[in-house]
Amino acid sequence: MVTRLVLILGDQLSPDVAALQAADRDNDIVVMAEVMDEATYVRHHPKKIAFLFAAMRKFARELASNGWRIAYTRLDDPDNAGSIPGELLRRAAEFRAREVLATRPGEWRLIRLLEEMPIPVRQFADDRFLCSEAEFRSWAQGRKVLRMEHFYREMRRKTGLLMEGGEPAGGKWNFDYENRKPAPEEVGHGGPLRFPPDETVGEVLDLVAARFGSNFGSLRPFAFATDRGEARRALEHFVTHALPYFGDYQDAMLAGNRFLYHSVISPYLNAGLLDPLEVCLAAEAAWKAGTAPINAVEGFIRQIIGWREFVRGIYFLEGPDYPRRNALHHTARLPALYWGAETRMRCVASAIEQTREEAYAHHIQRLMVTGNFALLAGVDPHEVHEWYLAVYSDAYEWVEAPNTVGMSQFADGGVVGSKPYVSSGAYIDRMSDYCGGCAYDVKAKTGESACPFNLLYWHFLHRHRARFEGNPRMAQMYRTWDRMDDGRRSAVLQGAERVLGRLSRGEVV
Ligand code: FAD
Ligand code: DLZ
Ligand code: SF4
Repeated sequence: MVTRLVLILGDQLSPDVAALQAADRDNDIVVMAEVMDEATYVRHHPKKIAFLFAAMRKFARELASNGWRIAYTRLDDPDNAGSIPGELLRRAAEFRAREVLATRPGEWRLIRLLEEMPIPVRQFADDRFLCSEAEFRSWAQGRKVLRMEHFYREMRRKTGLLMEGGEPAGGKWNFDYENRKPAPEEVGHGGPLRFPPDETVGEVLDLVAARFGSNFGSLRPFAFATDRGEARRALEHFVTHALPYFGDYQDAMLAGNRFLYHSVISPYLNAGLLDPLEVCLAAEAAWKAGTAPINAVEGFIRQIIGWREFVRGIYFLEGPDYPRRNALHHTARLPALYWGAETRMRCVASAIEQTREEAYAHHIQRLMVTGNFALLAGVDPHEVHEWYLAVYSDAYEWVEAPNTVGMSQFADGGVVGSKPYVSSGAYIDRMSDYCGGCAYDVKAKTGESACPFNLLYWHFLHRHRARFEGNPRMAQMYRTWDRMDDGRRSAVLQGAERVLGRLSRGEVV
């Protein structure tokens, strides 16, 4: 029989991934490669690179112990061709293979590269999701607007999760009105399970320190799970200790607590170490056993079978130009503070410091602190997109781009969200303890000490009035702006111009 190559990418570390299902264990060769092209298409956080390389090495070992023949290339192998296509060609020559089996990558860039290969590459649909690309397309067809909530209900019906005889458990599809409480005084959970580096991880950490040590981000201490057994333990730890409070404090932020009751499982889900259905069943089981309330479990499951599947559907539906969209024509450069330069804004400094140290920030920090600020400051959404793609350990374009370009920057003109996620400092003050220790005054609306979010918020609404004033969900904001007297309005706009000027000159804000 003719030997074929079976490509497994760094975020395809699942034993039942489509290309493996289609392969023949006795004749085919599994190809895995640590390559500079993938490690440098953005300047990834060193923790992200280390997590993937360590997880790839362990997964290759697991496949080998299950009888697969593996051709694994390490980053420092002298023959390393430096790219996925290069490695496939090198291995094809080595094993006289004439065909490649691949699972469709999660990024248009790599899909195109595989399509352009001089040897045939069969790309199989990635079925590690609950909704296929084709299914999403047919759900979207004929709908004027695509809204996650409608899609989510379909996914509940399809999976049967939290369903009781065709009806949603607890009588409602969505329990969000019980969630979103402000930051608690104390958090009775110590955060995600941490895994001390073993020998494999230690080797990878040395490699990453030597090759990517100057990238933004602290490599050590490194405590991610790097195989499925560990990832499952991390999931169990979350379900037992944090899930019961997940809903209540999902949107809260605390300067002294980086994880609150979040699961921190996105790196594992996205790399294939955990399966989305397995995760949701574990959460549902906690509700059935009476150890976690419905508002928490429903909220958590919605993030996974709702948002996660929805944004993936959007990414593939909208096509390769999506990350380049710029509906609001924003052109400012990403301020240096995103790469750790000084800022007096405590909320932003705190989110970025933890991003540097953990390669993690939770959803509201990403959306309402760093994302909100970039949007208010009119930053080019492509620069924002590249930043998010680089700095988070869970970031791959299929999930990152719709969240950043769409949900956070409104650069898709309203495909993902019906209105831009902008807020003044009041929202951040309500949901966090950041403002108390900040150099700015969150209550001040004008003047040198005014919180920059307060100034830029009105500037944003003012400069985009033509686009947003007809949006019913924003009418109240414009009414409030219009009620202000002229003097106050011009003081706000001047203050905002002052902040924008400082940002553009690279001065501290
Ligand atoms: P939890 O709060 O515990 O939620 C549970 C799970 O739900 C997550 O692990 C994740 O798999 C899923 N989930 C929750 N919200 C979303 C969402 N909006 N989209 C997709 N899945 C979701 N998520 C990524 O996985 N990769 C990214 O690159 C990414 N980039 C983002 C960029 C921006 C600007 C924003 C606003 C959000 C982004 N998200 C991204 C979504 C979300 O912030 C992360 O999934 C979440 O913070 C991961 O932390 P967690 O595992 O503790 O999540
Ligand atoms: C993110 C990443 C990195 C840093 N390195 C590798 C690598 O060396 N080899 C590999 O196969 N995959 C890597 N990845 C993940 C890919 O970039 C990812 O598969 C694509 O972006 C598609 O989601
Ligand atoms: Fe952030 Fe403004 Fe609060 Fe400071 S005052 S922490 S800048 S919201």
